Amino acid sequence: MSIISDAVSTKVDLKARVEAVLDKQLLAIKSCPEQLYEAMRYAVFNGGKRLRPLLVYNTGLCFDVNLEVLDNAAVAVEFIHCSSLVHDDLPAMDDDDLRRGKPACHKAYNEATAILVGDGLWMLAYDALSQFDSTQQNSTHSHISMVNLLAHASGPLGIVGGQIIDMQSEGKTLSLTELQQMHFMKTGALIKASVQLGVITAGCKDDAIIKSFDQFGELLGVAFQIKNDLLDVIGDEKISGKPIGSDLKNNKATYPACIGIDSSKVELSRIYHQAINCLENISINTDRIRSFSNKMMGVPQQKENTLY
Ligand code: GRG
Repeated sequence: MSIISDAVSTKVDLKARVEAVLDKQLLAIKSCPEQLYEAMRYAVFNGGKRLRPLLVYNTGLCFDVNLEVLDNAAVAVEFIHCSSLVHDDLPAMDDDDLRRGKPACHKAYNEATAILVGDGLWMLAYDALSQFDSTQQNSTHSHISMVNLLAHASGPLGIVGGQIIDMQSEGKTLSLTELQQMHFMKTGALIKASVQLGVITAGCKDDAIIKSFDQFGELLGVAFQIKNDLLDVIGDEKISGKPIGSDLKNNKATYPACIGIDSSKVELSRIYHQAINCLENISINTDRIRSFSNKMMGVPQQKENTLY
């Protein structure tokens, strides 16, 4: 049986599912110009951890929902993420030669192709998200809110806006509030949107549950970027696939640069605990998403019996 048609199961290998659904969506545009198609596949299938789609699945699965309902939202957030990474590495942005340990898209192909790959993946995200099966439980109304939510998180008030603040702040010292704002826009907004898409796609209508998941997603996103900032200073290049110290080299505004390594660790722990506390207020079983976020943040776990 194919991964895509498997029924709901806590034992399904969700990462394999993400890969299969990404592949399915890309195969659907195979008739586009060959170099663009190859380069888009190169940018997507290069060893990403797939954290954002796994957030969609693990949030959605806290509700009684069929996995297939979550597929389109799951791939949409990964296409946006991959698109932003391709553009981020360009010479006009971070000018990085390596991504996930391999030549960045503009190095493997060329700059013009990489720009178009980013553009193409970005559009593919909305193509996937807007595919609507009327037999599934999410209504047209919630479908429009999903498209709106992703556009908001990716656009000038989200990733795109965060990126320009990031570039403009090179060599400057940001206040902690400015840094948090930039981090939320650049990284946190898509992490929060991934959680929110899991909730909306699952058809949740309970305002208290929606609010707690929103808060959880927002705090998780900020914690994730602090962790990322720390890994640039104290991480392992073999694991991250990027040279250690590149933020420092590029004079980036980061948590360690703003408040130091030790205070950054304290802040990471404080914000992550706040995120987990939001799950305590939720009246449904949230073990699955708690367990996944612990894994995502590298928190040591007890024996697990689910696959992510
Ligand atoms: C085209 C939507 C779009 C935006 C253009 C270039 C740009 C504006 C934004 C860049 C934003 C950016 C690179 C944010 C950093 C996000 C981040 C923390 C990446 C690392 O995430 P992981 O660890 O990476 O999930 P993998 O490689 O596992 O996917």
